[in-house]
Amino acid sequence: MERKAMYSAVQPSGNLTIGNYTGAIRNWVRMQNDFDCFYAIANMHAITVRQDPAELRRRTLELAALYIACGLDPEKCTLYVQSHVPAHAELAWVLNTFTYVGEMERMTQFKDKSQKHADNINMGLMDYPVLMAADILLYQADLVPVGVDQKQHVEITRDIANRFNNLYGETFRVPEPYILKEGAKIMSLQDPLKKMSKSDENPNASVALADDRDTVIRKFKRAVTDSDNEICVSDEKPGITNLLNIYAAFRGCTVAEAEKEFAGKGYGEFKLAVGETVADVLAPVQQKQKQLLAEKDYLAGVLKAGAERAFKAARKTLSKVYRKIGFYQGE
Ligand code: ATP
Ligand code: LTN
Repeated sequence: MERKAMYSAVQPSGNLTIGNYTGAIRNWVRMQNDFDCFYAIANMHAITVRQDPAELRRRTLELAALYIACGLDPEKCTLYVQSHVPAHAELAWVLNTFTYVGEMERMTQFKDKSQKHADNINMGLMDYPVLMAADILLYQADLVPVGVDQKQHVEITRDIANRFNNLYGETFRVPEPYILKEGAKIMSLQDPLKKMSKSDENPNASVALADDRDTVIRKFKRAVTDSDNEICVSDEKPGITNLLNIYAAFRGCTVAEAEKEFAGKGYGEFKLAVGETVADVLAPVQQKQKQLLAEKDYLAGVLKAGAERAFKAARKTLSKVYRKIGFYQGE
């Protein structure tokens, strides 16, 4: 039987946070034995917000090292840089003609980022979901493991795929988001009603995967919580709920188990336990990433082999699309 395919990506646009880990990368690792997995470094998406060129290049390699350090095995899955496979831009152009401006204007991320970068509301920022649809559809992905914030983009991908299939016959597999409950939406430590994001200006709001042990523990100690002293999940206690979620995701238990473990304990003890648990998971990842970054040739080789595999898979879909829409491709 044909194996199901999985596709996802992260942008090399800043220091990755524990949200990127629990919402995305951690879940990718779990699937690599059972699926045909393609995981990209989305540098073409990253430039929708202005990037420093040298930093973008450095972050691209750091992210490749991080993927492997988190447990992705380049022998089992295809790891590559999005811009190394021209089919992404090519399919995005075609899909643009099957996507309406109004749909893009309604996207939550576009509205958020337009507010944040009011001086640079470029076409790429608006077109971001179409490029993402091209990513996913090129590899005929069945599942897309992402955090909650990306669900809307997977839904528009489904709409675009169905629209095309209805006009031209079965061409794209229609993907589903794959979102695990624990860790799918980690909130800011300073404002637990806001998503933790790698582009937050307040360094205490997010925990970076690169933060050292003392920094991690200090940030959790300072996390905003309410004034009573009960450790339980509740809409009235978004700070504590978020910490319980983080603890469960990093400990590998359910939130209910975490609640039970800390019942009757004080906030100080709880926050320290969350910090230590997260730091324990991050330490070996950081060490492995550092080691890999010292082996630039190895990383370059992984990305080259990945791009070749991705290129072949992507080309097959693109060629099918070109045939269906009537692009002459020679005899
Ligand atoms: P930016 O703030 O620069 O837009 P980001 O932190 O939101 O970046 P992305 O590169 O957009 O990160 O997201 C990479 C992956 O991590 C996506 O699957 C996204 O859903 C997931 N993710 C991002 N933030 C969180 C979060 N706070 N909780 C859970 N998952 C998250
Ligand atoms: N937009 C995503 C990154 C991304 C992605 C993808 C995720 C680019 N292409 C394809 C899943 C599938 C984000 O996380 N901000």
